[in-house]
Amino acid sequence: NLTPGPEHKFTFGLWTVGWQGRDPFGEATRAPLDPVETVTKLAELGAYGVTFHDDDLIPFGSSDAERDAHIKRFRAALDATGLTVPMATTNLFTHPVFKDGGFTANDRDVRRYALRKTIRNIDLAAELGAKVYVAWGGREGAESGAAKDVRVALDRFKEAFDLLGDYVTEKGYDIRFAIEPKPNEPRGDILLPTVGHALAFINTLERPELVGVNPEVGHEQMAGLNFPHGIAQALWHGKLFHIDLNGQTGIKYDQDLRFGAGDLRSAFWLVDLLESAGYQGPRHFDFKPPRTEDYDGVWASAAGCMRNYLILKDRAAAFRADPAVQEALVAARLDQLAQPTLAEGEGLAGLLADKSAFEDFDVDAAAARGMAFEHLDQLAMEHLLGAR
Ligand code: GLT
Ligand code: MN
Ligand code: MN
Ligand code: MN
Repeated sequence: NLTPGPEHKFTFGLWTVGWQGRDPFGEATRAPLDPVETVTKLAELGAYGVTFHDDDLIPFGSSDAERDAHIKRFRAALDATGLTVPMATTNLFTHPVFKDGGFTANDRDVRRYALRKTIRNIDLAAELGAKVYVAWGGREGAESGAAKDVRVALDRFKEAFDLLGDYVTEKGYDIRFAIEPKPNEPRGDILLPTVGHALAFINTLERPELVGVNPEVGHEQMAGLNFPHGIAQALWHGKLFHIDLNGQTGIKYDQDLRFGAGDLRSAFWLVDLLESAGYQGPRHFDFKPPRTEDYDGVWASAAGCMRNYLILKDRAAAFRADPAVQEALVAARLDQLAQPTLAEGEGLAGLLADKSAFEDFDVDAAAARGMAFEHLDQLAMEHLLGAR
């Protein structure tokens, strides 16, 4: 079944299909997109939900009356289409006031403003039923060494998440936060640059259970990291609260290609992982249709994200179901990896007393065993390429 439907939980940010193509070298190539049109079109294409930054829905500087009117139209479109809002986030990066960051700006008044801006949109997120609130700190960082005392900035970062955790707890909102790591761009270097940095940071918070991660394919790949491995570790920690799917070809600027473009093999292993791990959250696309495209191209790109996910899901399922693969997994001893290293009830003393573990262990024979990984990987390649 390669036709997307709400059951697949595909979601898109307003800012993705709504990206007008402005980049550091060129003006917009597309006219602004009305959020109401986005909702209608995404519903037609088979999406489940839509996500937004405060400023995507309510242009920065709107009066209270204008704000209410924007929200009212958006709500009406949601009601008409049945589209959901599973996640929302704050824009703490576009306005020049955030040039040195939001929660970790050196200027204290900017930090207080960033918190208030965030809290205001959390109220709206809760009203619209969002369960996840993303925090991408794109401007939290520096271009030079003395400009940011990183240890002190991390104190301020922690202070912000502790306050936000207090806020949703006091309000009784069913909302958890998801930190989105990125190594660089727009700042020269960004704080909490990878999934691993974010996971370690979360452990220091007053309410760590309220905070997880929102990893983005391209962001980890910009750091040269294996995205499925990062996702597997986030799942292992119970911290994969949300995910940003897109495409990237290697270590370069943030490409935000449609999902499946870029590193296709990594996309295959990612879908295999999400599906076999039973990940229940939205499959959120955070991509930018290239600025070469008109709106037909934009919607083709959005449809491609969903279709590629479903194709990869189909290929991954076929891979897992193939008896030759199951044999190859045993030949590669994945079943042994799943066994605890000590026997049941055996303690450290048992290991130390076991001569076969050391004194009588035939190191050379063990070293001579092949791992049979190439055959296994070739089977995966053939399923991915549709050759099996
Ligand atoms: C921005 C960024 C994305 C984040 C969004 C959430 S905004 O487009 O590049 O990766 O997910 O703030
Ligand atoms: Mn990106
Ligand atoms: Mn992005
Ligand atoms: Mn993202």
